[in-house]
Amino acid sequence: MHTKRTLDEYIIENQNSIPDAAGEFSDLLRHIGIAGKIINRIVNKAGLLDVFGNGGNLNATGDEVQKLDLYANDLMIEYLQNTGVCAGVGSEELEQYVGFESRHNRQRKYVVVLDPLDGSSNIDVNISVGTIFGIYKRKSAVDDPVDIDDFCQKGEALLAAGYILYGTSTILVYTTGNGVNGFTYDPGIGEFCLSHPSMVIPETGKTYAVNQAYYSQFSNEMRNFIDKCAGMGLVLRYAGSMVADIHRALCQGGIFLYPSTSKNPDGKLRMLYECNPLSFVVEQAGGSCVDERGRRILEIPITQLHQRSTILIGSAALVGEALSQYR
Ligand code: P6P
Repeated sequence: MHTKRTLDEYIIENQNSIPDAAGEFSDLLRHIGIAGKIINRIVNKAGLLDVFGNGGNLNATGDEVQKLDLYANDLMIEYLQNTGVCAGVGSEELEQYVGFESRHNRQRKYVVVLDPLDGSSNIDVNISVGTIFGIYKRKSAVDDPVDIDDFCQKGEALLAAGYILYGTSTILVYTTGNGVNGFTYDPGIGEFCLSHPSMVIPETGKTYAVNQAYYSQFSNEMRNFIDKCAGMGLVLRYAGSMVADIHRALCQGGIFLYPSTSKNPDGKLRMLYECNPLSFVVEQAGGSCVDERGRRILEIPITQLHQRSTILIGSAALVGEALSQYR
């Protein structure tokens, strides 16, 4: 019987693709996978546990924090600290980054940026949510405490990025800069197994994802593109969960749009925790990712932990068509 390669096997087989990884980088990825399995277990039983509803406070960017957000955030931080190679975590749910003390005499060479549970407003109504992660090499000396410059790095400096989508099945998709692979969780053996090798986003697609309720607030150029989508026979699919909407585009082709609105003139989505990691994945799969000014997301300088951006991300032909409206 053909057994699927597990995430652990795949990571170990490919750890040499990361310079001076020495197994530490693999440890980091594997711990993210373990934390994802635990979050998956809780997300799948949310209705049976007292985890619905919000945690009663707001996160750094003013979003209501759902109880599961807090749970996922704390769990990820605990597992990343236990690796001994992660020096700190920047999270969408935390105002400030968290630094870790050295232990086990291991060198804490990496920092992780996280959206622990993206799309969490969907939890109570059983719609897909996701964890988004990115891994940077720290810039500060390994024996020093982490500082903000370790986190405020351009997306092009990412060593790895990916997401875990808790949907009809749970899939972990990630890249280390050598293509994109997807691993579907098999609860029978408790492992993520390679199910989507070498993912490539179709050049174009049949869906566009945007919150149409804000149509009147969009620029004329964006409205022209959205009108053109309908004219090209594309259909609107919008889950209110960025990971789900972008995974659809990655699999079938399409485009996800979060343009400037009057409420969020610089865009709603966070560069560190959403735009950069997902742009690294989509670019590695052959897609395009720009802001509404046409700048490549991965090249945008990062000056704040909770910096926001507009984003047009997905099939290269559709992103190109959108940008052509602005010329
Ligand atoms: P809106 C979820 O809060 C999120 O960060 C993304 O997952 C999602 O694409 C977007 O915000 C939805 O925002 O303004 O359409 O509700």
